[in-house]
Amino acid sequence: MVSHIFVLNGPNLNLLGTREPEIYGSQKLADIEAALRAAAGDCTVDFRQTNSEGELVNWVQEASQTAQALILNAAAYTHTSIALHDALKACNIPIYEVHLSNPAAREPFRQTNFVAPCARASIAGLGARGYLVALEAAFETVS
Ligand code: CA2
Repeated sequence: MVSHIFVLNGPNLNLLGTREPEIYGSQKLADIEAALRAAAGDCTVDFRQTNSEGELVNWVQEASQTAQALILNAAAYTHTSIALHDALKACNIPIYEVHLSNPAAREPFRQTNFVAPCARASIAGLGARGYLVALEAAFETVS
């Protein structure tokens, strides 16, 4: 049973809702957090954002020790971070990768993905709803 979940957000996602709404939507990260908490019911949600690669790696390791599922929008580190890939490989809980936009339909530099090979599922292009879809999937998972 999933009773504690980590939701980790990577660099620049603290700026959500301030620029590029045509790509990322108009909701702020705090709005996404509130919607997730409302949908999570009795499941506790540890929701965090960082601009630091090392901090994200540390949090993945922490999630693996303390949570039953990880929802991760690694933002640009998705496309660059072997350190994050290695941390996710060592992570013992199911990982649900989320992107607001659909990187597969964007620039060539977004076509490299170091997260997807470690994820149980990847949800992209659904905007903020992607986080809720990931939560629903985490709840349905018998792991
Ligand atoms: O679509 C996503 O969720 C991304 O993870 C967002 C990242 C991008 O690098 C990935 O390729 C796809 C960018 C997050 C930055 O978000 C901003 C939002 C508003 C203003 C500035 C940045």
